[in-house]
Amino acid sequence: MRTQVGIIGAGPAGLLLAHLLHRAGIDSVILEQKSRPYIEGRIRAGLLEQGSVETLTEAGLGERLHREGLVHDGLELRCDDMAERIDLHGLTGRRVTIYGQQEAVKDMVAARLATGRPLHFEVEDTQLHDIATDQPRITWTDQHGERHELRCDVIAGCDGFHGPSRAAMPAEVLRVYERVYPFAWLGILAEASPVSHELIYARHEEGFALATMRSARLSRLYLQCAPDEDLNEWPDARIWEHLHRRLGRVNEGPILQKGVTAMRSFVAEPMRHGRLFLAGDAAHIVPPTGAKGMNLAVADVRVLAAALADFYRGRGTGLMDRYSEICLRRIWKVQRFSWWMTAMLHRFSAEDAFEHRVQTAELHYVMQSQAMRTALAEQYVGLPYEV
Ligand code: FAS
Ligand code: PHB
Repeated sequence: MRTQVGIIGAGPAGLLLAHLLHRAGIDSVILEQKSRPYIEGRIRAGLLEQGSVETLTEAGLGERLHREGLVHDGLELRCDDMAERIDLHGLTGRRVTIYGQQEAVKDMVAARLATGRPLHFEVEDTQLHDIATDQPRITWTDQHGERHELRCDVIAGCDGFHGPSRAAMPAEVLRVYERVYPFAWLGILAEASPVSHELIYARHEEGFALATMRSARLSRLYLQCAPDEDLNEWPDARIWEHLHRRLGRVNEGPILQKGVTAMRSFVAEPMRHGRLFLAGDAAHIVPPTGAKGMNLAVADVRVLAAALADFYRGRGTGLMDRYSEICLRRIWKVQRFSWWMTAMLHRFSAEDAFEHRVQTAELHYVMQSQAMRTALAEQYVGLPYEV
């Protein structure tokens, strides 16, 4: 089997890349280890920067997003008994949109299938070969146990944090930067109307909590918990009790899904080796406090799609050669923002009283300073794209 671009992973990065390449007349094959229902049911991110919304809209993927997405002009910060609204639109002229990642995945899977181009689900034992040559290959086993080989010009490693692409980079080439946080998020999806029409980020003595949503009848709520939290220790009543304590009253309802998300900051450099290009979580992970994970994947893919379009249109490899440098400039600014939001809003070790007071003072300063509110707002709505 042969194509121009072999894409490993059908998450937001892989699906959007395939779509942008198809619109540029570039052929690709997507290989995904999970089933279609699995990836379309995976509850993850929920907040899109204005740039992500514009990217999906310009690519013809915005119809349901504009119909069902919830556009937000602001968010609320809370610190114990203080509250301050951050007027995102007033401060930056830009907005954010709540639209579940799984909804965007459904839209992009449907668009991919409508092209008739290959999207293979439930593949196993995906392996990358000859990535340092101009004829890289991918091999895999299909659902029937048959082995396949895909020859291509370029491999896009869009296979997330645990995929094989980053691992295919030579160890002597790869530099990894990581910080693992001493806490996690316990997240629920509940059939309950959101307590506010905008997001609430709360720093509380007992820990962080976030009230967000998916629709007028679906609340998405998170609370800080231990990194090794056992969900069996968290019956619904205990979850609601902690959310009420940290967020003030919230509306209760049947909990449809609950899970624990680990918190880490992670960057792998470079994001390219030979004809292998990493995009999205395969190259970086941010703590979800800044709502940046999926948005960073979109930003990487914009650059990669433009670089491959240049390559196939005979405009040379300049953008391909600068891919990693361009993406990393944004990635490290977003890593810093996500780390800053996480450090300011979460309770770290209970023993360090100095750190606790400095963090509280920082959050109070942000809530009371127009300059700091503007700095938070312009990063939250999304920094300008280079490409
Ligand atoms: P993804 O991980 O989404 O997609 C990678 C794909 O590759 C997956 O479908 C996987 O099955 C596939 N794959 C892996 N190995 C493979 C192999 N060997 N062969 C073939 N396919 C393979 N971000 C936020 O902004 N807010 C949040 O609240 C938030 N919550 C999250 C909760 C969890 C549990 C996780 C894991 C992440 C969360 N994120 C959140 C981050 C998340 O949204 C990612 O940033 C986003 O999914 C990145 O998209 P991709 O890079 O496409 O990676
Ligand atoms: C979400 O809606 O899932 C969400 C929103 C903002 C965040 C994290 C998650 O910072």
